[in-house]
Amino acid sequence: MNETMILHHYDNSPYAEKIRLMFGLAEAPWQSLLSPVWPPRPNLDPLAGGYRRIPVAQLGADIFCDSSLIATEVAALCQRPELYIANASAEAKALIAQAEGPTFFAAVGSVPKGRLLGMMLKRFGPLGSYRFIKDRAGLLKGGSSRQAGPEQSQRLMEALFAALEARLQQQQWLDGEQPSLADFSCYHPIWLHLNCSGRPLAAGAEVQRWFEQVTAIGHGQRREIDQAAAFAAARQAEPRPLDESLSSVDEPLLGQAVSIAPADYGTEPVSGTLVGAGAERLILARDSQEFGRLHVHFPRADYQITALD
Ligand SMILES: N[C@@H](CCC(=O)N[C@@H](CS)C(=O)NCC(=O)O)C(=O)O
Repeated sequence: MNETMILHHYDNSPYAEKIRLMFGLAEAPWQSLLSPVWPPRPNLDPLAGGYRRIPVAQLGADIFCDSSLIATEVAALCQRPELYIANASAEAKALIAQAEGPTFFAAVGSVPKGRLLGMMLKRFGPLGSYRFIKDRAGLLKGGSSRQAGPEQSQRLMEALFAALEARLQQQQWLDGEQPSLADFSCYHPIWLHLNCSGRPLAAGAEVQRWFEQVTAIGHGQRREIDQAAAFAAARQAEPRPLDESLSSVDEPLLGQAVSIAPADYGTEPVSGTLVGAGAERLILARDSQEFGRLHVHFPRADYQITALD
């Protein structure tokens, strides 16, 4: 591996935990740039152009939004085929969709409100908690995701635990005898749930065993960097060349000014010129005095493109 990735993240971010564990699996070196827990994010906004979610990864002048795309980049960079979604079995893909779909919000929704508030006050203090709640209250606005009520959230968590327990009674890891993408994708909502509740894991014996195994994978070789280092990396590099697969899909908006936004939640759009449109990836070119040209990459799934006049 000759280039190390910069991860824009914060320590309590579950989707970032999924990526940190992937570095752990690969025992890979990576650069950590801690972002504020809520916007504005001065380390990130000028690079990603307003994409509001965490994590975001950076390789020079290429910026990758969404952990699904970041996982693909980590798989390529660290030569870990088991981290490609395309290599997951149908059963593993179904578990990933379950864990990262409605169950993700249920991980928080299933924690009693009083406990949640107590954990928040401990972490952020009164003013920080107010700001956090105010920010997150707007997260689902305009998107397709919905937060289930407390009982439904509880049921969703139990259903995930039951599905994982059944699978882990047959094998060591969720997609066979070695760790893979499915383990990290199903782990992080549970990790979030435990961080919010402050309670030990209440699940079956196999889930308990597996959760400890995933935790033990660790985070690889993490090195903290500052905003200036990430900005210099963006300024000094050119975006990597676009391969043919990124112009082979019939995309009428290719070459045009567009905005791209998540469809599910955190729907703040990013504007630029659509320079790449593959089956699974969209790429926006953004030009600025500060960085020259940047390419911002998005997955196609759960994102929408809008033409700008
Ligand atoms: N589909 C996205 C979801 C990312 C996501 O929900 N991230 C959370 C933190 S783990 C987030 O951005 N929350 C709001 C925020 O941090 O501003 C991904 O896979 O990266």
